[in-house]
Amino acid sequence: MAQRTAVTGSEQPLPEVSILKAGERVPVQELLQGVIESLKISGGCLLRNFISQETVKELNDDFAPYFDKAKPLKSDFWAKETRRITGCMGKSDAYALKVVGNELWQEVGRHFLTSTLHWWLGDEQKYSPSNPQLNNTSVFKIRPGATAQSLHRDDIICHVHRPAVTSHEKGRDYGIGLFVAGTRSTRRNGATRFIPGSHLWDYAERPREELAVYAELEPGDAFMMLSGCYHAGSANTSLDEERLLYSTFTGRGWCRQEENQYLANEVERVKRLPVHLQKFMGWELSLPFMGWVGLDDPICLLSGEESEVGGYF
Ligand SMILES: O=C(O)CCC(=O)C(=O)O
Ligand SMILES: [Fe+2]
Repeated sequence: MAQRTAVTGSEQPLPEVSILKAGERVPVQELLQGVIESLKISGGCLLRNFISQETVKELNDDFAPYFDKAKPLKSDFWAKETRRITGCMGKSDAYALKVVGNELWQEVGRHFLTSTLHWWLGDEQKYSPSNPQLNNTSVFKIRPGATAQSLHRDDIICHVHRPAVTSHEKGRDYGIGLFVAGTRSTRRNGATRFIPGSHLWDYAERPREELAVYAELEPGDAFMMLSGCYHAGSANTSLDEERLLYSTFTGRGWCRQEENQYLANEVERVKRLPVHLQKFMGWELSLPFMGWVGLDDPICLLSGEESEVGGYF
């Protein structure tokens, strides 16, 4: 159930961030409205036990061999103690099915990021919904000694600029992040910090560190966040704790993907996934006609079957 903000950090009154008890067996409908409300009000929501401990182990085991070979990253945006694995849909079925495919996460994305368009084709009125799609996948391990990232918004990649609003308006968002903890994520070992309510600010306003709070997680917990919220990874000041986080973002169906899913994953691996996840990865038309291949729905390339859509061309 919702509690008062238990994220820690700021001395100042901030919009409430809900902390909900989730669990793989808790019905989605019991949680959905609470998550949506928390995201609208504060831009973030914490979910305890989002995935089970068995799933955490499965995920950690799946990615361990990739971390063994991982190298430091080239950009200063990530501390040199950071290792990141990308292209995760083709690397772990547990990640694809139980993190990205999590029904609550999918519903939250559909709520905030489905676009609808009514338009005219001559005298005919048309209706085109565009579903959200996967924007990026990465698993990162941040070792002791890592310095803090600077506060930023992740929707900068879409060149978004928004005016201030007093309450959330549907259509404002370009993405939603899901951070699932593979290890404990604490203020000491560098937990994600964010500014509740900053998704409603004028985008010309700079972030203020003194307003940031920390999303502390136990393994299996998750933090969802609108990508218009100021946030960052913090310094890992522990002596011996690695922070491992499964990070996934969803975005608008008509926007270019941050991580190019068609090139980041082996097609043979993608073919093994359920059709709804293939579509979510971008093998789907964004209606009315974005993303076609040979004037057809790209899902045909995976299924080898004729498309049902075709008509708009
Ligand atoms: O390290 C984190 O918790 C967040 C990382 C992040 O915001 C980013 O890499 O864009
Ligand atoms: Fe970020």
